[in-house]
Amino acid sequence: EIQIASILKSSELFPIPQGVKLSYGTAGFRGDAKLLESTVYRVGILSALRSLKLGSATVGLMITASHNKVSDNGIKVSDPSGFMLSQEWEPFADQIANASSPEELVSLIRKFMEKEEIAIGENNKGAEVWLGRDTRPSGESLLRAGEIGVGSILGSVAIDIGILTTPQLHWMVRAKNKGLKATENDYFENLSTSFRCLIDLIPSSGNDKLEISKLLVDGANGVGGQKIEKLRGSLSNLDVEIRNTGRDGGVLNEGVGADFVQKEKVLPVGFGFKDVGMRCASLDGDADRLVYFYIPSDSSEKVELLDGDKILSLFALFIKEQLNALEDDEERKQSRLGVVQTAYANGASTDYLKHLGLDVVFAKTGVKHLHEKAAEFDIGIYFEANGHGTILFSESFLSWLVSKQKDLTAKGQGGSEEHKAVSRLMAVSNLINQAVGDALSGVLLVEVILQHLGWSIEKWNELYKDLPSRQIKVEVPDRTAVVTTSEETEALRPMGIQDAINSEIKKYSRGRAFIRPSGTEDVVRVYAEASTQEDADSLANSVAQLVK
Ligand code: 16G
Ligand code: ZN
Repeated sequence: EIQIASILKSSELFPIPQGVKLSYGTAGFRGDAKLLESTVYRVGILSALRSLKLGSATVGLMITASHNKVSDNGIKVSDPSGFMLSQEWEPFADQIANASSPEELVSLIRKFMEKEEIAIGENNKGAEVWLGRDTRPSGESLLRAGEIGVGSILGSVAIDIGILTTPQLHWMVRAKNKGLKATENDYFENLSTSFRCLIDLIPSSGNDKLEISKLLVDGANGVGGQKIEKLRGSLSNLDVEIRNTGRDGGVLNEGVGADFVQKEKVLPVGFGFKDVGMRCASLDGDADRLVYFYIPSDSSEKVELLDGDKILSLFALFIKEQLNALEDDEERKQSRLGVVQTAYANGASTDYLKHLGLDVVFAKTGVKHLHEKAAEFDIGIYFEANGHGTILFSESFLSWLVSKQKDLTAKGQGGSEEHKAVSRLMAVSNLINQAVGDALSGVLLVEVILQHLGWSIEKWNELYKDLPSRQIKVEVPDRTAVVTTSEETEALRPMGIQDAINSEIKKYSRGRAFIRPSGTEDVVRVYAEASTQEDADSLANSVAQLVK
């Protein structure tokens, strides 16, 4: 009853805004920052309960609205594993966020605790929640609301771990619960050490092929650029210039950042003709997305985009090369590596990956869906075209690598190609964030692979040529009227619409199109691709007409 009194009292501080329906959505709650205090406070309560449910393991709360505008904010929960909050808890998140009074809130919490058998008492250790935020000005007061939410559950500890990228928070939570060193400095040290290790393993012939040219980074005026600045000093073999750090008056995500560059296919602010031919990378507002681009010498300020699919293809190529060097059961070797894409993946990338002999599977849009499927492989690489992705290594495969390395060393084959391949795979598993897609570790892995192969960005871009594509959003009275298959490639409802889409597709060479309801906005999205831009545009338009 003390507990209830404490929630009743603190929730008075955070009245729920009128007339908004809040939903945890694809990646947490998002919206106008002014309307979010009550939500963040309530998610604070949820995170403390989540920690208690899992034996007081540390849970993470990240306050960010990623690539959305600076006046927006949002909140999402990191499970103790460092992954997204278990989807089983999302309905509870929705319920408490929308509870209309303190009494209703308390009653929902009570019921849920009973169902989940969560007890608060002297016999239990309290909950522990780590709270991080991006650079949004609204972040600080929202973080306080989250702390009060956590604190309203008896015996809980809320720890403010400051301004971070989203992937840093997930990484730190994961490390903490594994009993590893888990500060921001440990994160940086882990990146620079594994990067160094991969650099040292570059075959010497690869090394001389490419003079290490400067990388230009668009920091989206957010947290990512600032963190690369901190990391830069400890990286050898990488010359980085960071633009759009947010300190020169630029606004977060405005005309900058990975989402802008990928969707609009135009240069971010601060980049221009002077940068022709330079290798450029763009991060999003919370640095969990990464795309590359360059300005070809034959054009004026046109962008050649290397999106998540291209990054995935580069990673897949490199990993496959390492797997090929292993003495391993041949069949086993083939099945170790799998890649996961969404319906948005450019058809040319899927063809390329299949051509490499890889197992390509499709997942629904949203990181949690891709992650789940990638975790089924020994090495699972997942990427969304928008630049969010990572490489997951299974625990059993990592132990296999460790024993393999020991064996080879014992046999005096420490310098063999096989030993090097094993070491590279282990270094990649340390470098690349095992919790979520991470633009910082992504940049480092791209850079070291390019050096390893002796490739320029143009050469990398030539892996395959993207099919022209077009995306349109259509405003509809009720987007839930559109229901798709689990991979979102076909619409099951409204009845008959898929047949109509199919007959449009048939009119175009290499035509492909699909519709899906957005998980973050009140719209239906249309995607189309075809062998020419005109055809892709026209296919997208006719499909959009069917949706209206
Ligand atoms: C969120 C997702 C992103 C997805 C996008 C789709 C996470 C961390 N982020 O930003 O992966 O591509 O939503 O948005 O899961 P949409 O449903 O509006 O098209
Ligand atoms: Zn993001």
